[in-house]
Amino acid sequence: MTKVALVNPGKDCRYAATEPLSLGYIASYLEKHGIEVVIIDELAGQNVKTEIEKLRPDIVGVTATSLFISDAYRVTEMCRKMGVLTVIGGVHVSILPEEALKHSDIVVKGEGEIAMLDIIRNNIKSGIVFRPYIKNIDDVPPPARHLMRMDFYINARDKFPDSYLFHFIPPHTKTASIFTSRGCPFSCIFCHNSWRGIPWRFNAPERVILEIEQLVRVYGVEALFFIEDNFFTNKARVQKICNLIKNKGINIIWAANSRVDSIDLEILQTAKDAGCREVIFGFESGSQRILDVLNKKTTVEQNKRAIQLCNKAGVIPAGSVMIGNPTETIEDIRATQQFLRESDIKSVGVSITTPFPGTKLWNWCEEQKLIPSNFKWSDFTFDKVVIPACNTISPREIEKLFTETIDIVLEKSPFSFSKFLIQNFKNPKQAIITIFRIFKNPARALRYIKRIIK
Ligand code: B12
Repeated sequence: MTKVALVNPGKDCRYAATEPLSLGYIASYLEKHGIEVVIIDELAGQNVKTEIEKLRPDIVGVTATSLFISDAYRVTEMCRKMGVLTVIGGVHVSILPEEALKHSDIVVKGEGEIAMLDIIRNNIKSGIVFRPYIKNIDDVPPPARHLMRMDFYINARDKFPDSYLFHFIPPHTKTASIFTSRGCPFSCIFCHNSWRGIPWRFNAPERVILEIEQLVRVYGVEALFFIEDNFFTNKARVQKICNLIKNKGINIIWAANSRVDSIDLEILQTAKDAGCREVIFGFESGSQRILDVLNKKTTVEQNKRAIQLCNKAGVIPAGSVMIGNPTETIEDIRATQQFLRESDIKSVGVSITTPFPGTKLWNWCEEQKLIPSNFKWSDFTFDKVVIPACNTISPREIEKLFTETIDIVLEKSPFSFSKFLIQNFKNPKQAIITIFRIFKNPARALRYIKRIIK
């Protein structure tokens, strides 16, 4: 019988905070069809070579986002040398399958469940494999968490206290992530959904509840993160999930991502009653012109209102903004900074806009000849300009405005400030730059000192 090993590659354990759910789904689908599978998570500290030597699989399947693609190729090449057939899949190789084919026997474009099963059943040995997306995602059983190091992930809250995923969660709380819908009906220019071209599909509320009950019963999970792009897209479904959580007396707290136009006071109150503690929004900008450039289909007013509604419902509002967008001017960035200053929000992530291959933004950057020939995928960390997505402000200026915007968030948020101090301790050069910047402005220095004393 064919034995399959699925590998989550990478050495930067900051990204090991959650279960590798994409592999979990492929594994559960293969198991449903009687195939023996294991999951190896290098990010969570497992040694791929040792595990492969021990397990001797017939096929190794490797996943990767762009950031970890060189780790993924390292693993496929190592496995090929060991004589194991390699398959690579995930966001990055779905866009650049020809590049990936140089490093792996088989490349899967798009969703991997049906493709992987076909590869095994039809004894496919090479080439690019593309199969239709799964129409009814309830056909895929919950991710095969029994094949994962769940003890590692459920205690991730204490290992990565500065991760934005966890800060609504008290220390020593057993935490897991859950993914209950695929796709998104919108097409923001920076997002992977603009290339996926697949419809929005969702798990039935009853199926979501079964998975939550299993997480609570088997792993003692106390807090959950709904990590899909927009949990609140269908309010009726959210309402049903919340009612089931309440009626069944499931004792969990949770957070979820949402668009600012997907929520209202009623759904937030229902969510709060069912354990919701935080909602994370993609605000992106305080300038309407930039929101339109990003094809976000939201307004600055909606951004502000989403924060007000969360505060009213007693749910923590959180979110992120992007600095360095196409055609952005200093005034646009000032508008984002002003939006942050004025809003009653304490948790905001600030990123430098980073184009990913396959997105409309990437194509625009190509047209504008902004893509240099010598970048590294692993440099895509959102805190520096690797590929400029802005044709109107210089990369150096963007980085300065980015730090300035972070300052505004730090001044407002005790959480972010302590996180920032910890990070700066690890990076003395950055610490000196930050301290110098803060103390150049005595009024700001005083505010920071007050914040530390508090
Ligand atoms: C949850 C999530 C996270 C979580 C957890 C990631 C994890 N360990 O699973 C956290 C917060 C840690 C995270 C971090 C990051 N993320 Co993230 N994340 C997501 C999110 C919202 C869901 C991922 C998911 O589980 N999808 C569900 C499964 C079913 O879909 P899937 O992952 O695409 O997998 C399917 C196929 O791709 C394929 N497939 C995948 N792997 C394989 C392997 C084989 C062998 C085969 C055959 C098929 C196959 O089959 C799968 C099942 O159908 C996606 C957006 C999205 N909606 O997918 C972004 C996304 C994957 N993240 C993204 C980014 C950029 C990041 C970060 C770099 C951000 C940062 N700087 O912090 C890091 C990098 C982390 C990493 N390890 O690579 C980008 C990736 C873009 C790109 N080109 O690489 C995405 C697409 C969002 C976006 N902006 O467009 N992320």
